[in-house]
Amino acid sequence: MNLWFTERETPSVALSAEVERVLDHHQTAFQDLSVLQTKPWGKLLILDGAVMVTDLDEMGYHEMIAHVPLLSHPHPEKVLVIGGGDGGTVREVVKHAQVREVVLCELDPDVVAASRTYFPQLSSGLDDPRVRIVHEDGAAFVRAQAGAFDVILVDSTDPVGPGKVLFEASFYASVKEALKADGMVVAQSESPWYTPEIVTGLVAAMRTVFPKVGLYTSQVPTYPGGLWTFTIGSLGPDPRQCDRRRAAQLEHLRYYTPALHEAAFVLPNFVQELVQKAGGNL
Ligand code: AG3
Repeated sequence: MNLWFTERETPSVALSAEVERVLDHHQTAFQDLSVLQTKPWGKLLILDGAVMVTDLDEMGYHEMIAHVPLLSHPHPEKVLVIGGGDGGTVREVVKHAQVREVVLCELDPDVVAASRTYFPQLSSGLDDPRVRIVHEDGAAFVRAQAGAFDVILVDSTDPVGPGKVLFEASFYASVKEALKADGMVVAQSESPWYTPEIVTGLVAAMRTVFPKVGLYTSQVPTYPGGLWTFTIGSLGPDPRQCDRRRAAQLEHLRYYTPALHEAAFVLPNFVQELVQKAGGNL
């Protein structure tokens, strides 16, 4: 057998991996979901044809989306994760002793179920007693939460279908209202190589409401372009500053280091120019 998975990353670029076994493939109420055992990447979760998670490089994404805001916020106690039903982001959030409550707002219950079945390590944090899972539309959920959270993490899919609103300025206006006075938000913001307009769009959307907005990067080789971005908005704390004392208490880190945290905000010139053009100011 010679079976390959291919993601069409752009209309004219594709990334492929050899498949050993198809573990799941079905249509959920919201999207097409597959779990494959691959040769190069271990297990792979795909939604609507796009790579979401692989065993190989998920830590480059999850450790960086979670620890950069949580170690630069002085007291992250209440955390909201929007999307991220696979549980990878929550697994990193619950490593923080200060965190008292985590809400995971994932639209599609099948994503959580598939992760629990096929990615036991990735989803292990979902059983932490501080975690509450709600299956609701993230934008609607946020609108009903005034001043509730210290940190909000937007772990979305690409800006197509139901994930699209999570890239818009109106959503970040409600995110600001859902945060406490010194709150922070991070959102995954795609590839600066292939979709620079998504990067600038998100920076500009956050800048309409957040006084401090910056961009940082991480390596996720199974995502388009490999170099991935996160856009961070803050109502107070400087997201570039890591609390090294708290960082030293985190266990099982494979990607994040305090030096990398600070360095992740140092951008290639063309990316820095995108950020500046969009009004980013860190
Ligand atoms: N969230 C970001 C996925 C974007 C990948 N895009 C693509 N492959 N075209 C992933 C969820 C991980 N918790």
